[in-house]
Amino acid sequence: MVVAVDKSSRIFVAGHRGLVGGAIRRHLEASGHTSLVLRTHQELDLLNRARVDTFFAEFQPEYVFLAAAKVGGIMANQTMPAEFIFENLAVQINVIDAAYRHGARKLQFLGSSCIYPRLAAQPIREEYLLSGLLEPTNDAYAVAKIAGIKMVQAYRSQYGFDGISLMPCNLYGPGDNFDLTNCHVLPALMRKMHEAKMRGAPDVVIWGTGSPLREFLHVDDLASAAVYLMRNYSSDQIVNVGTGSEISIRDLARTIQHVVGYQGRVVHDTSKPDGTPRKLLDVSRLNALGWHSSISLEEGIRQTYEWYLRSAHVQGQ
Ligand code: GFB
Repeated sequence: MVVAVDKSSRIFVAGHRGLVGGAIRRHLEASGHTSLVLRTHQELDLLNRARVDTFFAEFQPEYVFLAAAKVGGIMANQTMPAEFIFENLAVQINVIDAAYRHGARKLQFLGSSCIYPRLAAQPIREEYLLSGLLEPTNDAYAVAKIAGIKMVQAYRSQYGFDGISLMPCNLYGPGDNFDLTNCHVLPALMRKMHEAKMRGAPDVVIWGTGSPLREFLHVDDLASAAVYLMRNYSSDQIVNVGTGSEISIRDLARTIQHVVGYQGRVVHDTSKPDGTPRKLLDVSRLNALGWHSSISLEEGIRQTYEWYLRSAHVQGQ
């Protein structure tokens, strides 16, 4: 259903301190929404079903953005699969079910381009989900996210609950995680190059061969699409959210090097995994719905680097 999300509607952004939830919160506040319901992890543990239920009973959010998730880069997914499957399944079950039972008007769930089959035809169309084997470095995460999509579809089909699911490509931007042990490639390379520049180090090590291709979307673009689709889209069909263009990890490293101003060499550690060779989304469904991305990769990297320089990560250097 196309819904009128009023400025005073009670909107719960689950995960508002994360990369995605933070951007959705900024977008909603900038467009004048005054009744956001926000809870930190300490205030509301989404893994705790009873507490989630009490929260929904008390505050009765009308709209729910489910942006809380256990996420991480390729190594985090590979080394902590139990946490990725358990935490994502638990949060999804608790929040989706409570939203339905306490009368939310609509819920939005986020999947990911990495949950399509590893060798899906490119660009990836929405109907390719579950058409082949998953990428082994993140299959536990993928199974949890696919279960979330199925749960949203099942609640629509059996209960008429208005849930929708988006499939974002790789995201980046202000508020990202820069912890090198578990972050994604873009913040990892930004931090490594910045620190190498500050130390005057002759080279920076990046993982894998550099040949995998990735599609990157600035999180402010994702937030804009998320709010747009919350207002204008209602269907059991998932929707890809991306830019429609891709870049190799090698070229991404060059772009970040240019923005950071690092003059040294890039060295590849091929003992580290490459992951999926390519995952470019077909965004024609999204474009036909009337939304297009607007932040170019270089501009987005510049803006993220400015944020990084201002943030706590580099204080004291
Ligand atoms: O962003 P990333 O960790 O995740 O890695 P995926 C992307 C590519 O960058 C891989 C390479 O080919 C990595 O080998 N890479 C090079 C690096 N240097 C680095 C580095 O220093 N750190 C990291 N992290 N990568 C994830 C999934 O896959 O995609 C998640 O595991 C998630 O589930 C995310 O959904 C969107 O794109 O390979």
